[in-house]
Amino acid sequence: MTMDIPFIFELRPPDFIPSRFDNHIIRTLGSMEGQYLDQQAFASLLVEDDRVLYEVYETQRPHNSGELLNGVTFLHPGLVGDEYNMTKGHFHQVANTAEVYLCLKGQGYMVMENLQGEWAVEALLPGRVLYVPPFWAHRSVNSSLEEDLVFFFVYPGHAGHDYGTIERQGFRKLVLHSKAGPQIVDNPRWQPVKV
Ligand code: M6P
Ligand code: ZN
Repeated sequence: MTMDIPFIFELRPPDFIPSRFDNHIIRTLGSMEGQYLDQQAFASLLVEDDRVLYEVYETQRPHNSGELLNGVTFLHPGLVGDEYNMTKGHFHQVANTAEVYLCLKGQGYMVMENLQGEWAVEALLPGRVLYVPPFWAHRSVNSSLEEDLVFFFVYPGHAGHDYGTIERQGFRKLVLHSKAGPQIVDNPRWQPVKV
């Protein structure tokens, strides 16, 4: 019996909602406590409406090293203060595991860093493939104020998510909205996790 194996699903424009998925994860503003620079803006937006920031459609596979977990993320447009909507961001729990992204729609950035102090911020544009190396934390940012940032992702089945490190230290770099376009700036609240 191979009926339940997700050999194939379709991922097509214009909406890119996968034709088949097992989980639909919805993350709201409330799950981003402490992550945005403008904490006052965050608090007042949250009181108004715990709005949906992003949605992830996952194909479920066993969480072991032979498998590849994959799915599609829809990061909705918007601002918290001057900061664009973004994902929580994470290291992988098994830190030496990589991830590949294929941007399908919209415009944004992948903000990345490792514990050695290296960082990178790369633009995400339709058709662009982005490789997150092992040991690098990653967070996506939607720099359009109008449309979703949509991307396909794939990573090893045993990788897991470590959110705690980023919750404590933040990312070194922020992407802020300005009239001149998105600005990549130092995060004044960044602080290294004590080991
Ligand atoms: C990507 C993948 C997923 C991840 C999602 C949301 O699509 O890396 O594994 O869950 O982004 O990001 P986060 O888990 O940091 O909220
Ligand atoms: Zn990841």
